[in-house]
Amino acid sequence: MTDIALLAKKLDDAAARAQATAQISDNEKYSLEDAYKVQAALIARRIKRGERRVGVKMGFTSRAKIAQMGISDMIWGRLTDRMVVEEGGAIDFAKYVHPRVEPEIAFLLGRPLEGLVTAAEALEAVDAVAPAMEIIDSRYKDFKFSLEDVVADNASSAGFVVGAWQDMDVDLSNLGMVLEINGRPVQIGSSGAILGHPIRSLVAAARLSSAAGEPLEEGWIVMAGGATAAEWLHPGDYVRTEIEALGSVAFSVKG
Ligand code: OOG
Ligand code: MG
Repeated sequence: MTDIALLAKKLDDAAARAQATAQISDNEKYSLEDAYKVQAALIARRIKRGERRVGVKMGFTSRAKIAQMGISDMIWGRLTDRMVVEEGGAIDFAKYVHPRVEPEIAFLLGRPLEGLVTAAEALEAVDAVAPAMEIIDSRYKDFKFSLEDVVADNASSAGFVVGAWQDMDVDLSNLGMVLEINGRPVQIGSSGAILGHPIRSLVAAARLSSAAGEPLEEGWIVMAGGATAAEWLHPGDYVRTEIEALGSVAFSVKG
């Protein structure tokens, strides 16, 4: 029997110590359902410590991410206020195991979104959209994992930074996205890389989150998933993403 609470504690401790842990799948076979239970228990520990739930992140919604990590099933994770990195702010490298960054798009919900919805309904529920970046930091050694492992580890989520919110009057189907590190473009992509249109990621988030008994709430942020492969972060890096028609978002890495 999979010890959900124990596995959640292991991952929680690994994050707190910024020290990698062995992949769960190295030692036991467990189901995807159990992996999501571990994730829920992991977030419950954080909520108990005073963190507040602020949204959902989607993972493996682009071919670039699927190709980089070798996992093709869409996954989702839970965002809390402790993961928020202020736009223009700095993260402390020492607090992470081996962080990476990826360019994303963030949606802000103006109303709840539950169950099976159409893209039009999802668009209607969005209050604003913003250029964003996710900081992922797998708690597993060498950033390697099975589908179940990454789900248990809250989809590698470690932080996210959101730029200025924009009105939804922009066509999001094919916006150029550039991730720069220290002024050098390192990843170039399109918003269309996210499931053909990033709104599909919100549709999926509504479905998956509702199926888990946690329909998307008004005021929540949904991160649509990396449009390109992720890049390693290093101390001293200045990281910026620019998205056509949406503007830019940046942070730096100290340590
Ligand atoms: C898993 C998380 C995937 C995305 O945007 O596709 C993800 C990982 O790559 O470690 O956040
Ligand atoms: Mg991501």
